[in-house]
Amino acid sequence: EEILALDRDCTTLSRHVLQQLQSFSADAQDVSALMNRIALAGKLIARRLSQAGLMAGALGFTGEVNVQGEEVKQMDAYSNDVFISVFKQSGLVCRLVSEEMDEIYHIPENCPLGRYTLLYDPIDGSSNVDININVGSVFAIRQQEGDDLDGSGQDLLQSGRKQIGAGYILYGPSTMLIYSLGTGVHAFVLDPSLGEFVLASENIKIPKHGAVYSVNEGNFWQWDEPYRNYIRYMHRHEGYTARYSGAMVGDLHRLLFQGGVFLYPGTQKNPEGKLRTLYEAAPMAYLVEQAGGLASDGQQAILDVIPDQIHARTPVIIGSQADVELVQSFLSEP
Ligand code: AHM
Ligand code: MG
Repeated sequence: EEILALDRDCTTLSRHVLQQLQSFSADAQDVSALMNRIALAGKLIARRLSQAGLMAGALGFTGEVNVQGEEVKQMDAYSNDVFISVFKQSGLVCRLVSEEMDEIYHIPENCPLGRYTLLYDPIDGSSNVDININVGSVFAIRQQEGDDLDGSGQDLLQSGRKQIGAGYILYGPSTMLIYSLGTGVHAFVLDPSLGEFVLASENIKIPKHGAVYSVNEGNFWQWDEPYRNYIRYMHRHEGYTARYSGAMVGDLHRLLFQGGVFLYPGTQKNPEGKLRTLYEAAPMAYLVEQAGGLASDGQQAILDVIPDQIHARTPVIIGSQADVELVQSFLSEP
């Protein structure tokens, strides 16, 4: 029993990443170092969140407004800086693209050695922070293409199939890190006493169908009719139940293990919906496809969506195959 527990504790994220990459090439070393940095960011953010209620100035707003026109929360700003700090002087990442930064953040001292771009949402579901319920961080890794001399990040305006890895960190009762490097989806739990992410489940497969649908029904009259018809169908049929927390990471985490569907359709005000393609929708789509589920914008796979700018948004229907297909059957009705 002791040995079993020891074996489990020793299956840390860093060991697991190296196993996934199955090589000790320079690329593998870099990706593994990169994942370790992301894990460090997760630990720093988790620590801050666990103490935020005790710390003056850790909660509430900064008084600034971000590129999305949203008021910036202290935790958004702090968590964004965490990612910058862990990747500075890492030699790994040339550029950072974040929900909290209007422009691409270039790290010249890492280039041209650093061959990767990290795209991330430092705090997903920020409105949950002040009331002490779950939030998350979302990340995607892309290979740097070209030198991006003009700093415009044109090479990032490509499909999500260009991602070489993606994942999220869920700050809940415990902190979890879920990732994929294209060979399955794996979940880790942060053991605070070790300061390590320890393997919890490997090769996660999302159930083909689940009871949960997860959508902000407050937008009902803002949607196109087919979405309303879908929701009416859900209301009239047994076996479905609604769950919506205001943080996509938490809602999708539930679906990954229990099945079901999460939607954020376009609205009259925002025809592309709310979620950002590069650092919210595409990384989640990558994980869900790796887990055997589906992710669609209503017309095509999210992973095929080509954003027209780095902060572009896309409608999202994501989760279990059967449940995504059910939504799609309403969208394709004549
Ligand atoms: P955020 O990254 O600014 O927090 O926004 C993303 C979040 C998602 O986590 C969540 O599903 C959605 O916004 C909730 O938005 P709404 O309140 O419109 O339902
Ligand atoms: Mg977000």
